[in-house]
Amino acid sequence: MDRRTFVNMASAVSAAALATGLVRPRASLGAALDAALGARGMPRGVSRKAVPVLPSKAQAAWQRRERAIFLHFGVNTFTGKEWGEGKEDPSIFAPAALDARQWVRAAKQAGFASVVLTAKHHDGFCLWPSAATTHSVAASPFRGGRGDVVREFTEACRAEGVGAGLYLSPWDRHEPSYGDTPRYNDYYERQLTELLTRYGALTEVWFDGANGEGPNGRRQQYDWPRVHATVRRLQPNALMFSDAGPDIRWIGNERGVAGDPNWCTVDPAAVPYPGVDGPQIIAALQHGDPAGTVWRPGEADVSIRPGWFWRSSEDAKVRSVDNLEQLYYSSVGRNANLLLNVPPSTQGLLGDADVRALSGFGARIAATFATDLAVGAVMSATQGGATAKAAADPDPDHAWFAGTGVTEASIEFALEGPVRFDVIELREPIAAFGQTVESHEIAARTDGAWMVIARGTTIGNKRLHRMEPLTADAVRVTVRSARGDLRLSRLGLYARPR
Ligand code: FUL
Repeated sequence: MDRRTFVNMASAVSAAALATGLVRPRASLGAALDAALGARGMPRGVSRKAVPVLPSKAQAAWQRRERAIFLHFGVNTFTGKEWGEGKEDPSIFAPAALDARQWVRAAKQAGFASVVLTAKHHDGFCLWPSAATTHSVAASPFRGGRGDVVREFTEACRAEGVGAGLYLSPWDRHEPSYGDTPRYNDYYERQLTELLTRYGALTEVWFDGANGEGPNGRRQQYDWPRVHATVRRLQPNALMFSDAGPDIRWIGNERGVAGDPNWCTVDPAAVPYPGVDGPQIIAALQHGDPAGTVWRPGEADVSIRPGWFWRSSEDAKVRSVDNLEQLYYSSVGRNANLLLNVPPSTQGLLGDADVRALSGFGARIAATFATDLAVGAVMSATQGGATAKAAADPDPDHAWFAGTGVTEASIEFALEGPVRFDVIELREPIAAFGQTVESHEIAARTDGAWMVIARGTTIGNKRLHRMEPLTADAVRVTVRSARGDLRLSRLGLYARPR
């Protein structure tokens, strides 16, 4: 059959769907968007006037990496506490077999492209020999007081070709100047500057919003604009994470579950600074804002254990491969990145149970996505059929374009024969065109009958639908509404390993 036949078939299907009420005709949002936004900086070949909000190059690259490992490590590893008090004696920090290459290799082997280490947690103990304090590895027995965990970590990342990120807690329960706002802000700036200038390029700088009392019982007012400017100046390619970005936003919980819908765009006024409280904050973090003016994709941080720090009593509570796989679908599969915490032990090594789970998870994801079962399919679409085959190739920038002003359309893959699958992958070409899809529906044809098998809201960088295995010889995605021109860069079908 030639392409025209398929396009016609797709139109017929769409007409049938319309008749059954599966697809409702609607007015395009395009005109309203055009009126609101005017014409500026459009990607080539697009005649609409809407100005899409787009990721920076670094944000788009980060979103494609999709998975990072978090390493919570410090004096808490040796006390079993989650939040150290700042009174810990540095002599307790004695990881006898520390091997940062082991951490990074385990991450890489499981498909994680970057790793973020807690250079300083709320207890104030520094994993590097900071000149700003004596409360650091320099006062510990580690490597005879000449050790530097941040150096070993960043060198291991470089050697393994994995991105390195650092967490520097603003809340500091040890530092006496904490709560004396200008003095502590200078102290924090010194520490940040050390981390940003001594260890080469960083991919991510992680700020949590905790703002408790210091050793003097006082609260600190952080100078976020100054912090952000320092990172931009010293590490222009590093992305900053916090509740309030500016580059990556917290997803609003520590369970690894992104919102549905989940937009990469936000209204920056909705979460104005890290740690802000309020009734709408969590919803804003979970969902983003379709009308947002700033690109700030979500990151879902979650631990492989009940706590963020290692303790032997939780060795039997490491998440299973099935559980980790579920986290992947609820984070990456909902247009967020996954930041999975796997904390080193008192030995300075990732534990056997953690490494086993991590590598089983990596193998599960790799096996699931190794073979796209849609390969060989013939693509057609209700609109923009000439570009439909771009949704089959893995290049995330190469997309089916339904047409200028088109915000509702279907794309259909006629498979070579009946195929059994249980995962569907959808993507939008966010790097060049941002995020537009608001609502979509997937139908499959089995023994000649079409059946809706999944419904969803946003797509963005990646949307995964996991379902009971089914066998079908055609799959159709209908985008029911979009905020701008409709494009899909990927429709993939996969089978989880049995
Ligand atoms: C929070 C901290 O209070 C927790 O201890 C942990 O580090 C988590 C990732 O961020 O803000």
